Amino acid sequence: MKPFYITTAIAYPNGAPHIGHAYEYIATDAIARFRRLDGDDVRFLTGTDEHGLKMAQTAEAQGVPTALLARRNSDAFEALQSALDISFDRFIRTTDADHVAASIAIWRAMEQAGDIYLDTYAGWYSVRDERFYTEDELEIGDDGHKRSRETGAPVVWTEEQTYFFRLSAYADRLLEHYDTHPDFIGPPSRRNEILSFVRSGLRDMSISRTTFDWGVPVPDHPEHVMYVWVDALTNYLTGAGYPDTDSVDFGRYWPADVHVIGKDIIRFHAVYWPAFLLSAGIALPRRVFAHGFVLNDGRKMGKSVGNVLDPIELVDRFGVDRVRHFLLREMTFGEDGSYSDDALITRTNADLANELGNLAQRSLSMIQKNLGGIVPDPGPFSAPDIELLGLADGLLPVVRRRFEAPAMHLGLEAIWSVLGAANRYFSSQEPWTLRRSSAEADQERFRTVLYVTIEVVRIAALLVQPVIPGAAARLLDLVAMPVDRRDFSMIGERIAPGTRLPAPVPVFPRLDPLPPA
Ligand code: ME8
Repeated sequence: MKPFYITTAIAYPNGAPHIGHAYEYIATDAIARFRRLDGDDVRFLTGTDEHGLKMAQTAEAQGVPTALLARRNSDAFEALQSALDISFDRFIRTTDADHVAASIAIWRAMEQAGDIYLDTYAGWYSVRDERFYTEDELEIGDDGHKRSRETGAPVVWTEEQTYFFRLSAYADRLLEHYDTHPDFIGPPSRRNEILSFVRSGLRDMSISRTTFDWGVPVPDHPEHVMYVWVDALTNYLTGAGYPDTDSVDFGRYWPADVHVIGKDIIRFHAVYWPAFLLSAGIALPRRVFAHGFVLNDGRKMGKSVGNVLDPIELVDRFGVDRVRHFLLREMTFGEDGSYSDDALITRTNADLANELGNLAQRSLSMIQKNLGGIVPDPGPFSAPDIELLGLADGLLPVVRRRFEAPAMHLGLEAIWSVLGAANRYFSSQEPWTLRRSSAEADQERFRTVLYVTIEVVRIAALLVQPVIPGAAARLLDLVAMPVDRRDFSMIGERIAPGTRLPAPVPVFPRLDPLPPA
């Protein structure tokens, strides 16, 4: 089996998770599930980023020990993952002992390479963004204070003796890497952003702090803790068994195949991270892919605006599969997109209740009512049968290419376009008319149309498993697919005539539209 190592960003557990976190988990999970069903040996890492000044200050403001705040909120993130049906292999916390060891090891490797030195840092730091800003990245806010032009986060003047990483020495090697690995950064808009950033020259970066102690201590200099991003990025290595580079896991899973992250942290992943790895003599990940932001009804979410969407509440209201399907189908992966209740209801009624649910329900109940719940023996296939089956049989390579892009919205579009064709086929074949006919030829057509239709439902149900795992499993139960034989190799194996099907139950009830506001 081909190894495939995929990761999400690790969230700051300084508060409750929001829909943006959920979106990243769902998208990454869909890719991981797709690969598993397609026969790969997948390792899927996610977790929380517990160190840094933001965590320390939040804990202080709430009057709780930082470790307790981290644990409590990290548990909430882990609970979200299970509410969303996320199939991770490890939930890493950066306070885990093996992660601390990995962070120390990479620090030492960069130090041995001669890339770490002590100097005085004087500049602007944003606690909210956990990053340093140069003067030209700032503007004056409405309150008269300096803030980041990009994120609006306030900055404070910081002066201390810190360790520096010789980032300036890596600009050329990074540019060469981007050049020889054109797929390293995706989507192209982010790649261009990073190219122009690196081309404009890189300055050395401060990578330790002395004014607080909530972090990984710098080896041999415990009065310093590592800058939170040094330790955070290293989580991807910890998840593959680093620093034991001779381990089976490391040999198998490193370099990571893709880091899935949000667009706001592309610089950390596409510039700093590969520079650290080059310095430490470790292979670079194959790909960094930045998704867009989820907006609430077209507006940026924020605590101050009070419009932060709680993913648990959405799952409680709509069920996890509708939320997953909506986010992956409606949003162009790699671009911003918007959530609204209305759009979710419309989208899921159209796709799940009508196109897929109705087709399954109508065909399966006809088999139940008229054929004793037994998969019929089809007669010779007519041109429309052959055409529809051909479309369904041809889906896997198309959807695979879309998930590899990654562009799950296009993969789903392809599946639903075949379901659209199946619905048109079903209406035009009029199995309800065939059934009433006394001619044996019509009875045979009736059985054939039902056979072809449930075959397409079965193939669609197999292919939507990565996106709506719960509902797909219920649909596959209805077409009697054995639980242990639902991987994509089953797509080509026709359902056997004579198979007894359970009594059909609707899998996707319709949602009522919202009352007018
Ligand atoms: O950045 N829509 O953590 P974080 C979509 N700890 N994605 C969003 C989003 C939104 N509205 N808001 C945030 C951190 N995200 C660091 C990561 S990785 C070594 C360290 C995404 O909790 C964001 O882009 O602020 C990031 O990928 C993830 O949520 C965690 O954000």
